[in-house]
Amino acid sequence: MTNMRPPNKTILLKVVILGDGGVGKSCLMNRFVSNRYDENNFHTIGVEFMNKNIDVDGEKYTLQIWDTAGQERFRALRTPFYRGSDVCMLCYAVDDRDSFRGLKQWRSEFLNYADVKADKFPFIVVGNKLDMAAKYRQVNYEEVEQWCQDNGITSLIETSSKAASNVTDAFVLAVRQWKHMERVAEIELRQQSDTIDLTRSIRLAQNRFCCIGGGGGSGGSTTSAEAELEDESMRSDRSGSRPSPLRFVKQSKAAARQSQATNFQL
Ligand SMILES: Nc1nc2c(ncn2[C@@H]2O[C@H](COP(=O)(O)OP(=O)(O)O)[C@@H](O)[C@H]2O)c(=O)[nH]1
Ligand SMILES: [Mg+2]
Repeated sequence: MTNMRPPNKTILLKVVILGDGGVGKSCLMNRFVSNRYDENNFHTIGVEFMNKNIDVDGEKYTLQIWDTAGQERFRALRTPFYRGSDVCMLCYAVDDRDSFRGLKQWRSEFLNYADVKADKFPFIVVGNKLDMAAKYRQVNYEEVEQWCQDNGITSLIETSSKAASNVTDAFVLAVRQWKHMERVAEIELRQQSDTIDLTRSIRLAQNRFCCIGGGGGSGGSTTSAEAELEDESMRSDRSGSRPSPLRFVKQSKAAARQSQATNFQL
């Protein structure tokens, strides 16, 4: 089953940016949307979301980016902010250990109020303020990577809104993560409908085959849809297509360690 969406149709995605106050969420959004950096940006309370068009892997997207507009201090975001989200960006600042610790709470708050399943929803973790001198760094990439693995998150990137490093990449990664999850969901749906369409005798034959084969495939955390997607991505790797999200993370890691080169693209 291919995507039912007509070609060239713009896909609207609601992206929510969460994290402790001061990590640079508003600056990140402004850098991405307007390519501007304003130290006093946080005073602009009241903006709910900003739109930005972006092309990712040949598809057109409008990202509707929701910023907490300062309410995170009062912990009063709740349902309307989260409802209908397509992607959740969990932000911390690399020079602020507490903000990294806060990710756990933001993630569970989001899962609660957005009412989505953790393993089916695209999260991306963003470590902002990459421009800070090494002596100020309080959070290492490796420990965040570990936290992400423990929580089933495959997209992690470090950014600097100030130096305009990796900002567009972070949103591209978010879109790719969304796309990955959508494909997993599509495959699951296809597998479900395959099951419904099968005749009883074919199903029995399959069961017998499973038993003979030793029931392999159980016990792992990868669903059959994800396994199928992995097969697909391996096939596309061979043909030189875009990398899977996991591999993109590894590339981002290298990129994040690199210089603070401006990579914002208008
Ligand atoms: N050094 C540095 N400071 C930043 C960066 N992004 C934001 N800031 C500063 O962090 C403070 C909080 O930023 P803001 O976007 O308002 O954070 P928010 O509360 O998460 O929305 C501001 O003083 C910004 O100037 C960054 O990439 N590097
Ligand atoms: Mg803000």
